[in-house]
Amino acid sequence: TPAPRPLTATHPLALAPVSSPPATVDGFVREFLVNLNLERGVALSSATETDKYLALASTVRDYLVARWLEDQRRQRADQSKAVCYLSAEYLLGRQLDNNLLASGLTDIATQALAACGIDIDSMRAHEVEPGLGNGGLGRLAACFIDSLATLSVPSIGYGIRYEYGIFRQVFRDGQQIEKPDAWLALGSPWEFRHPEAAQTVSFAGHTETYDDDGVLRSRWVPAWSVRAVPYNYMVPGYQNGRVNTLRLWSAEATKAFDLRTFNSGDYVEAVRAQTFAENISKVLYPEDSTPQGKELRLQQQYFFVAASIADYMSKVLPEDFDLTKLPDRVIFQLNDTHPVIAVPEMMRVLVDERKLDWDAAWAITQKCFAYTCHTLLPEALEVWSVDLLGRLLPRHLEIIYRINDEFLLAVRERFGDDERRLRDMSIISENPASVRMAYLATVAGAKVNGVAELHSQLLREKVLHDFDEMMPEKFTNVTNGVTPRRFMRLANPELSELITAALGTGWLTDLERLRELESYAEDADFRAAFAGVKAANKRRLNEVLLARDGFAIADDHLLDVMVKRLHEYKRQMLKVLHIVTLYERVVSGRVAASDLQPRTFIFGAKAAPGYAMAKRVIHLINAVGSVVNSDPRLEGRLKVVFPPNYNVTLAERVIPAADLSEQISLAGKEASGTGNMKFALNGALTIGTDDGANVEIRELVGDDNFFLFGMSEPEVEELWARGYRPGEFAQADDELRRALDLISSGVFSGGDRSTFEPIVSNLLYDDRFMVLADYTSYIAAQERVDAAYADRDAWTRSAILNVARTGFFSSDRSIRDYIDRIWHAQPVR
Ligand code: T68
Repeated sequence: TPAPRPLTATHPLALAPVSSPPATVDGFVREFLVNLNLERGVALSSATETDKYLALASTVRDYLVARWLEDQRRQRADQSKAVCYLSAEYLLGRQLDNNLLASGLTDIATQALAACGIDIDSMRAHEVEPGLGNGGLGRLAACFIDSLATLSVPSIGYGIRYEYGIFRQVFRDGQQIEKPDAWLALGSPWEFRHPEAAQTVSFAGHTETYDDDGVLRSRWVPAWSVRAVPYNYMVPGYQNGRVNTLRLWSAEATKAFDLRTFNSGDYVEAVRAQTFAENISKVLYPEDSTPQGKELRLQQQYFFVAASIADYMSKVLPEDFDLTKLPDRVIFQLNDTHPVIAVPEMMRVLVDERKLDWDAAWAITQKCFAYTCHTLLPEALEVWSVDLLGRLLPRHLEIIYRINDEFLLAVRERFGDDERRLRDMSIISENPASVRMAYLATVAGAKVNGVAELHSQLLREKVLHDFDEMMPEKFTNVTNGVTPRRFMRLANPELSELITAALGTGWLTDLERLRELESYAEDADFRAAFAGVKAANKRRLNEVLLARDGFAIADDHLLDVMVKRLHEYKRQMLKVLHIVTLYERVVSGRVAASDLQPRTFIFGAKAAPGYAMAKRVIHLINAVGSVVNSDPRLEGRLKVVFPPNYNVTLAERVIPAADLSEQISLAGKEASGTGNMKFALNGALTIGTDDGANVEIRELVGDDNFFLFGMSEPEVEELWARGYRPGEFAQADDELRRALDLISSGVFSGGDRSTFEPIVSNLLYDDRFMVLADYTSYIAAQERVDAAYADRDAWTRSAILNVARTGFFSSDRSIRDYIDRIWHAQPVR
């Protein structure tokens, strides 16, 4: 036998090392059994559910790997511009179904498993979703990487592999308890760990200047470091053969660190050091809008950002790369301020390590970053104390100071000695001295975008007004979107089939084609079919609710849904006041129960563990639910359900079943919302304020198909300016007063008047988010909802028009907007 040819890097097998298994039922069965036997070490007859699930996941992976490796090779070869999406959160949701769909294997896998005596639904149910995000921001990142792959845009998502994602919520006596989310407990079959590609990330220490061949330079002498180990995830495009990468970093102790401590004989200290290092990626911070300025959080941010930049510069870029060309090769998109420490890190790498001069490095940096803002709430704008930042990242603080000095010079040059402006625009604020990360991002970024038209406008007019005056060309809008693969095709298979029967295929990647459904709204048969799908989705939801929580919803009820993080600005309390009002009408005898439109209210919401008011509202919702649900005087016409632990998996069942979507934030507070888009695309009608992307939804679907209420943003401002006294609104509306009195009376708290008193007095005497001011208008809008629902066929017509007219909200469109307005990166193929 001839000697085997060595597998050099250019050997064909080294370039394309694997080919996919045959995409047939037999091929799938074979691959599955091989994985079960060789990876799990078990026979089918003795395999547990976990064995089967893990082998199934490996099998799906096997079909995707060849394309993945090929896409990586090609990306290295053609040097096209890539998008590096930097996000501290990716709220992925379950992977199995998505990856089956993307690879076109759903039917084959279903039959193959059936041949092995396995029901694929039990495999779906077995997966624990990776909840590596808090809410909208993290879910947006997940939708975006799906669309980037589907549009064949070369891109890498960078983030953190938290060992514990968002907490699991349980209720005890109606109150939220947080349990750890051990999503890795069953093993994590979708990831590839790459210890050989680890990066070292350093912290603390001091800086010094030194003579570098006659040039005076600064350098950082860190005190300690950790190893950042990448875990790669495949991100398959929808049936296009493209597979991108999501690279999540996990923190481990460095070898050097261990050795030093081991050599000194301090075993316990060495183990402690390891734990210390691992802490960095241990847990996701569960605050979604009030960053706490905690040191560990800054460590997390710098950790993933430094590892990502080092990874890109050393692994993705060719070795001899001319760094002045960097902006042609990469754009780092900053998902909110969490990764903004990447800006001084890039400057440090370019100036200290690659020895570029400052101005050249700054010119490059300013073209390589763009910043997306996701909020308008002042308390959500991240700041880091100079003290903390200087201790943890002394060199970065120096760099930030220099960026600020030069920026303020430019401000002075442009506007003269306008002290007000200089103070308000400074990246460093005084008392206490701190770094405003949103300002740093705005100064450094090539572009700054808001996430809905209204939000981008308010950013320019308010939050970043001075910056807009100085550099208006930086500002742009990209309205958010959601992936129709997960939130239509997977979550609502029956609606998808109905649409495909009407329009043919292709709409899932060209969502504006939903427009063609408009004429079907006039077709009685189509309306009947559409209503049938909604009813079936309610039954599907019931299966899940019964299994997880032991309750179900009645199928003749209007399903009224409010699912999102619990926050005062989102105004779950307004919804509660509506429910209490309906209840009070009946128990006071003013309205007969039989005159109520039967409704079930579904809530889903997690509260940040330290957010006392939010937790009290959760308690109140549960308390109102238990009274309302068991009061015979209502004759079962109102039900309030609050399944705990709302997450992506539950969203996929709740949203397709909903009739009414509650988007009731105070105008000017919700940056965009993305749940609002998911509901409309699944044929729920929206009751909402003119806030965030609601504005665009209403414009698209038309006033007849949207229940608008409440003050507009300018009206909110005007009321604030006049002086808002919530008590006056309670005085002016009899039913509002009755509802508040009922809550105060203790009926929902077993007679204890103190339990919910803080909520009521907050509303009456403070009410930052103007719940009382919008109450009357909200109740009136809900009456319009009841009237509209009474004509079920007209309602269905509106629901169809909602689907037909909201194709704009595909995240594919968002990504195209990013490409056109910000990235200027080209899809390949
Ligand atoms: C949300 N923000 C916006 N933040 O509230 C929402 N924040 O209007 C928008 O649709 C969505 O982003 C996508 O643009 C968030 O979800 C967070 O989760 C968060 C997490 C940590 C710190 C601050």
